[in-house]
Amino acid sequence: MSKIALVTGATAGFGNAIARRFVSEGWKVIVTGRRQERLDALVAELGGPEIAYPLCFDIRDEEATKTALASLPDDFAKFDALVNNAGLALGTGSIEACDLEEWKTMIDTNVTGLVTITRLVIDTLIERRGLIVNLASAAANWSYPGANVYGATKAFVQQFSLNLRSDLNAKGVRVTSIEPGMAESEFTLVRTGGSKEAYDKLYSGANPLQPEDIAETVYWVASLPAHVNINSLEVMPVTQAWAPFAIHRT
Ligand code: NDP
Ligand code: 8X3
Repeated sequence: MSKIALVTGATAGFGNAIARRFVSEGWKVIVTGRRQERLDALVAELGGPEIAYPLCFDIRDEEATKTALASLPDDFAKFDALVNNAGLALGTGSIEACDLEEWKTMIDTNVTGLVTITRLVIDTLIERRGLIVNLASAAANWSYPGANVYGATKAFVQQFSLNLRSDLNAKGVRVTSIEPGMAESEFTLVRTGGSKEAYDKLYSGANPLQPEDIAETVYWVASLPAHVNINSLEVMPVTQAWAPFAIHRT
Protein backbone atom coordinates (compact mmCIF):
# COMPACT_ATOMS: atom_id res chain seq x y z
CA MET A 1 0.00 0.00 0.00
CA SER A 2 1.28 3.48 -0.84
CA LYS A 3 2.43 5.74 1.94
CA ILE A 4 0.78 9.16 2.15
CA ALA A 5 2.32 12.58 2.82
CA LEU A 6 0.43 15.75 3.70
CA VAL A 7 2.37 18.63 2.15
CA THR A 8 1.30 22.15 3.10
CA GLY A 9 1.95 24.98 0.66
CA ALA A 10 2.07 22.78 -2.43
CA THR A 11 0.84 25.45 -4.87
CA ALA A 12 4.37 26.79 -5.45
CA GLY A 13 8.06 26.39 -4.77
CA PHE A 14 9.29 23.72 -2.35
CA GLY A 15 5.87 22.23 -1.57
CA ASN A 16 5.07 21.75 -5.23
CA ALA A 17 8.43 20.05 -5.86
CA ILE A 18 8.10 17.93 -2.69
CA ALA A 19 4.66 16.67 -3.77
CA ARG A 20 6.04 15.75 -7.21
CA ARG A 21 9.05 14.01 -5.70
CA PHE A 22 7.01 11.90 -3.30
CA VAL A 23 4.55 10.86 -6.01
CA SER A 24 7.46 9.93 -8.29
CA GLU A 25 8.55 7.51 -5.55
CA GLY A 26 5.12 5.87 -5.30
CA TRP A 27 3.68 7.88 -2.44
CA LYS A 28 0.26 9.51 -2.44
CA VAL A 29 0.02 13.12 -1.32
CA ILE A 30 -2.45 15.50 0.23
CA VAL A 31 -1.63 18.92 -1.17
CA THR A 32 -2.70 22.21 0.40
CA GLY A 33 -2.68 25.93 -0.29
CA ARG A 34 -5.07 28.81 -0.82
CA ARG A 35 -5.01 28.81 -4.64
CA GLN A 36 -7.58 26.27 -5.79
CA GLU A 37 -6.68 26.52 -9.49
CA ARG A 38 -3.05 25.67 -8.78
CA LEU A 39 -4.09 22.73 -6.61
CA ASP A 40 -6.39 21.49 -9.39
CA ALA A 41 -3.59 21.72 -11.96
CA LEU A 42 -1.16 19.88 -9.67
CA VAL A 43 -3.66 17.13 -8.91
CA ALA A 44 -4.35 16.63 -12.62
CA GLU A 45 -0.63 16.50 -13.38
CA LEU A 46 0.09 14.00 -10.60
CA GLY A 47 -2.56 11.55 -11.80
CA GLY A 48 -5.84 12.68 -10.28
CA PRO A 49 -7.44 12.71 -6.82
CA GLU A 50 -6.71 9.01 -6.20
CA ILE A 51 -3.01 9.96 -6.10
CA ALA A 52 -3.03 13.60 -4.99
CA TYR A 53 -5.86 14.91 -2.85
CA PRO A 54 -6.33 18.70 -2.70
CA LEU A 55 -7.30 20.68 0.40
CA CYS A 56 -7.79 24.40 -0.20
CA PHE A 57 -7.60 26.46 2.99
CA ASP A 58 -5.76 29.28 4.71
CA ILE A 59 -3.46 27.78 7.32
CA ARG A 60 -3.97 30.83 9.56
CA ASP A 61 -7.64 29.88 9.95
CA GLU A 62 -8.03 27.14 12.59
CA GLU A 63 -11.65 26.34 11.73
CA ALA A 64 -10.86 26.13 8.01
CA THR A 65 -7.93 23.83 8.80
CA LYS A 66 -10.14 21.56 10.93
CA THR A 67 -12.87 21.48 8.28
CA ALA A 68 -10.39 20.66 5.53
CA LEU A 69 -8.80 17.82 7.50
CA ALA A 70 -12.23 16.42 8.43
CA SER A 71 -13.15 16.32 4.73
CA LEU A 72 -10.37 13.85 3.85
CA PRO A 73 -11.74 10.62 2.37
CA ASP A 74 -11.00 7.41 4.29
CA ASP A 75 -8.17 6.36 1.97
CA PHE A 76 -6.29 9.64 2.67
CA ALA A 77 -7.22 10.15 6.33
CA LYS A 78 -4.39 8.03 7.78
CA PHE A 79 -1.23 9.64 6.45
CA ASP A 80 2.37 8.79 7.27
CA ALA A 81 4.13 12.14 6.93
CA LEU A 82 3.39 15.80 7.54
CA VAL A 83 5.57 18.27 5.65
CA ASN A 84 5.02 21.66 7.27
CA ASN A 85 6.16 23.80 4.37
CA ALA A 86 3.55 26.60 3.97
CA GLY A 87 5.12 29.87 5.02
CA LEU A 88 6.32 33.24 3.93
CA ALA A 89 8.51 36.25 4.56
CA LEU A 90 7.17 39.77 4.18
CA GLY A 91 9.58 42.67 3.91
CA THR A 92 13.34 43.08 4.04
CA GLY A 93 13.53 46.38 5.90
CA SER A 94 14.87 47.36 9.28
CA ILE A 95 12.50 47.47 12.28
CA GLU A 96 11.70 51.20 11.96
CA ALA A 97 10.37 50.58 8.44
CA CYS A 98 8.46 47.38 9.22
CA ASP A 99 4.71 47.04 9.01
CA LEU A 100 3.32 45.46 12.19
CA GLU A 101 0.54 43.76 10.19
CA GLU A 102 3.18 42.01 8.06
CA TRP A 103 4.95 40.80 11.20
CA LYS A 104 1.66 39.39 12.51
CA THR A 105 0.96 37.68 9.18
CA MET A 106 4.35 35.92 9.34
CA ILE A 107 3.74 34.83 12.94
CA ASP A 108 0.17 33.70 12.18
CA THR A 109 1.34 31.66 9.18
CA ASN A 110 4.82 30.37 10.05
CA VAL A 111 4.22 29.79 13.76
CA THR A 112 0.52 29.61 14.68
CA GLY A 113 -0.60 27.90 11.48
CA LEU A 114 2.22 25.38 11.68
CA VAL A 115 1.64 24.43 15.31
CA THR A 116 -2.13 24.29 14.77
CA ILE A 117 -2.04 21.75 11.96
CA THR A 118 0.65 19.76 13.78
CA ARG A 119 -1.50 19.50 16.90
CA LEU A 120 -4.60 18.62 14.87
CA VAL A 121 -2.94 15.66 13.11
CA ILE A 122 -0.58 14.38 15.81
CA ASP A 123 -2.77 11.42 16.81
CA THR A 124 -2.69 10.14 13.23
CA LEU A 125 1.09 10.48 13.06
CA ILE A 126 1.53 8.69 16.38
CA GLU A 127 -0.77 5.91 15.22
CA ARG A 128 1.23 5.55 12.00
CA ARG A 129 4.63 5.98 13.71
CA GLY A 130 5.05 8.69 11.11
CA LEU A 131 7.31 11.60 10.21
CA ILE A 132 7.14 15.38 10.58
CA VAL A 133 9.39 17.54 8.40
CA ASN A 134 9.30 21.23 9.24
CA LEU A 135 10.63 23.87 6.85
CA ALA A 136 12.61 26.25 9.02
CA SER A 137 15.38 28.27 7.36
CA ALA A 138 19.05 29.19 7.56
CA ALA A 139 17.53 32.41 8.92
CA ALA A 140 16.88 30.42 12.11
CA ASN A 141 20.63 29.94 12.54
CA TRP A 142 22.12 33.14 11.18
CA SER A 143 20.86 36.65 11.71
CA TYR A 144 21.00 39.25 8.95
CA PRO A 145 19.61 42.76 8.58
CA GLY A 146 15.93 42.69 7.70
CA ALA A 147 15.33 39.11 8.87
CA ASN A 148 13.89 40.39 12.17
CA VAL A 149 10.53 38.61 12.60
CA TYR A 150 10.90 36.20 9.68
CA GLY A 151 14.13 34.74 11.12
CA ALA A 152 12.54 34.60 14.57
CA THR A 153 9.55 32.61 13.26
CA LYS A 154 11.96 30.12 11.71
CA ALA A 155 13.97 29.85 14.95
CA PHE A 156 10.64 28.95 16.56
CA VAL A 157 10.06 26.26 13.92
CA GLN A 158 13.52 24.83 14.52
CA GLN A 159 13.16 24.71 18.31
CA PHE A 160 9.57 23.41 18.05
CA SER A 161 10.94 20.56 15.92
CA LEU A 162 13.54 19.64 18.53
CA ASN A 163 10.96 19.87 21.32
CA LEU A 164 8.58 17.62 19.35
CA ARG A 165 11.41 15.10 19.15
CA SER A 166 11.59 15.12 22.92
CA ASP A 167 7.83 14.62 23.33
CA LEU A 168 7.57 11.98 20.61
CA ASN A 169 10.73 10.10 21.47
CA ALA A 170 8.85 7.07 22.80
CA LYS A 171 6.22 7.07 20.06
CA GLY A 172 8.37 6.23 17.08
CA VAL A 173 7.54 9.52 15.33
CA ARG A 174 10.50 11.08 13.55
CA VAL A 175 10.87 14.89 13.39
CA THR A 176 13.23 16.92 11.21
CA SER A 177 13.91 20.62 10.84
CA ILE A 178 15.17 21.54 7.36
CA GLU A 179 17.00 24.84 7.20
CA PRO A 180 17.56 26.01 3.62
CA GLY A 181 19.55 29.04 2.62
CA MET A 182 18.88 31.00 -0.55
CA ALA A 183 16.50 29.15 -2.85
CA GLU A 184 14.83 30.43 -6.00
CA SER A 185 11.03 30.51 -5.77
CA GLU A 186 8.06 32.83 -5.54
CA PHE A 187 9.19 33.37 -1.94
CA THR A 188 11.11 36.48 -3.02
CA LEU A 189 8.19 37.87 -5.04
CA VAL A 190 5.96 37.44 -1.98
CA ARG A 191 8.58 38.98 0.30
CA THR A 192 9.07 42.06 -1.87
CA GLY A 193 5.43 42.67 -2.82
CA GLY A 194 5.90 41.25 -6.32
CA SER A 195 9.15 42.94 -7.33
CA LYS A 196 10.62 41.12 -10.34
CA GLU A 197 13.57 43.51 -10.10
CA ALA A 198 14.33 42.35 -6.53
CA TYR A 199 13.89 38.73 -7.62
CA ASP A 200 16.35 39.10 -10.51
CA LYS A 201 18.84 41.02 -8.36
CA LEU A 202 18.86 38.37 -5.61
CA TYR A 203 19.20 35.29 -7.77
CA SER A 204 21.17 36.67 -10.70
CA GLY A 205 24.54 34.93 -11.03
CA ALA A 206 24.08 33.27 -7.61
CA ASN A 207 23.19 29.76 -8.73
CA PRO A 208 20.71 29.44 -5.85
CA LEU A 209 19.14 26.24 -4.54
CA GLN A 210 16.13 25.12 -6.55
CA PRO A 211 12.89 23.72 -5.09
CA GLU A 212 13.89 20.29 -6.46
CA ASP A 213 17.02 20.36 -4.27
CA ILE A 214 14.90 20.76 -1.16
CA ALA A 215 12.43 18.13 -2.41
CA GLU A 216 15.36 15.73 -2.76
CA THR A 217 16.47 16.49 0.80
CA VAL A 218 12.98 16.03 2.25
CA TYR A 219 12.49 12.78 0.36
CA TRP A 220 15.88 11.51 1.54
CA VAL A 221 14.88 12.21 5.16
CA ALA A 222 11.61 10.33 4.62
CA SER A 223 13.31 7.40 2.92
CA LEU A 224 15.74 6.63 5.76
CA PRO A 225 15.08 3.57 7.93
CA ALA A 226 12.47 4.05 10.65
CA HIS A 227 15.12 4.00 13.41
CA VAL A 228 17.08 6.94 11.92
CA ASN A 229 16.16 10.55 12.76
CA ILE A 230 17.74 13.58 11.12
CA ASN A 231 17.24 16.27 13.78
CA SER A 232 18.15 19.33 11.76
CA LEU A 233 19.70 19.88 8.40
CA GLU A 234 21.01 23.18 7.04
CA VAL A 235 21.33 23.31 3.25
CA MET A 236 22.88 26.17 1.25
CA PRO A 237 23.92 26.79 -2.32
CA VAL A 238 27.69 26.55 -2.70
CA THR A 239 27.75 30.25 -3.57
CA GLN A 240 26.33 31.28 -0.18
CA ALA A 241 28.54 31.58 2.92
CA TRP A 242 29.05 33.90 5.89
CA ALA A 243 30.12 37.52 6.08
CA PRO A 244 32.20 39.07 8.89
CA PHE A 245 30.37 40.55 11.89
CA ALA A 246 29.09 44.05 11.24
CA ILE A 247 30.97 46.66 13.29
CA HIS A 248 29.36 50.08 13.54
CA ARG A 249 32.06 52.73 14.15
CA THR A 250 31.42 56.28 15.30
P1 NDP B 1 6.72 29.95 -2.13
O1 NDP B 1 6.28 31.35 -1.94
O2 NDP B 1 7.16 29.50 -3.47
O3 NDP B 1 5.57 28.94 -1.61
C1 NDP B 1 4.92 29.17 -0.39
C2 NDP B 1 3.77 28.21 -0.23
O4 NDP B 1 3.15 28.47 1.05
C3 NDP B 1 2.70 28.40 -1.29
O5 NDP B 1 2.23 27.14 -1.72
C4 NDP B 1 1.59 29.14 -0.55
O6 NDP B 1 0.31 28.76 -1.05
C5 NDP B 1 1.76 28.60 0.88
N1 NDP B 1 1.19 29.53 1.85
C6 NDP B 1 1.64 30.75 2.20
N2 NDP B 1 0.78 31.34 3.06
C7 NDP B 1 -0.23 30.45 3.25
C8 NDP B 1 -1.42 30.48 4.02
N3 NDP B 1 -1.76 31.54 4.78
N4 NDP B 1 -2.24 29.41 3.98
C9 NDP B 1 -1.92 28.33 3.23
N5 NDP B 1 -0.82 28.24 2.48
C10 NDP B 1 0.03 29.31 2.49
O7 NDP B 1 7.90 29.74 -1.04
P2 NDP B 1 8.98 28.56 -0.88
O8 NDP B 1 8.51 27.35 -1.53
O9 NDP B 1 10.32 29.11 -1.23
O10 NDP B 1 8.97 28.40 0.71
C11 NDP B 1 8.39 27.27 1.34
C12 NDP B 1 8.83 27.28 2.79
O11 NDP B 1 10.25 27.24 2.86
C13 NDP B 1 8.41 28.52 3.56
O12 NDP B 1 8.06 28.14 4.88
C14 NDP B 1 9.67 29.38 3.56
O13 NDP B 1 9.72 30.25 4.67
C15 NDP B 1 10.73 28.32 3.63
N6 NDP B 1 12.04 28.69 3.11
C16 NDP B 1 12.19 29.27 1.88
C17 NDP B 1 13.46 29.60 1.42
C18 NDP B 1 13.71 30.28 0.11
O14 NDP B 1 14.77 30.92 -0.02
N7 NDP B 1 12.82 30.19 -0.85
C19 NDP B 1 14.66 29.28 2.22
C20 NDP B 1 14.37 28.71 3.50
C21 NDP B 1 13.12 28.40 3.91
P3 NDP B 1 -0.88 29.77 -1.41
O15 NDP B 1 -0.28 31.10 -1.71
O16 NDP B 1 -1.59 29.12 -2.55
O17 NDP B 1 -1.70 29.78 -0.15
C1 8X3 C 1 14.76 32.07 3.36
C2 8X3 C 1 16.23 32.02 3.32
O1 8X3 C 1 18.34 33.43 3.54
O2 8X3 C 1 16.36 34.48 2.53
O3 8X3 C 1 14.30 31.45 4.49
O4 8X3 C 1 16.42 34.07 4.88
S1 8X3 C 1 16.84 33.58 3.60
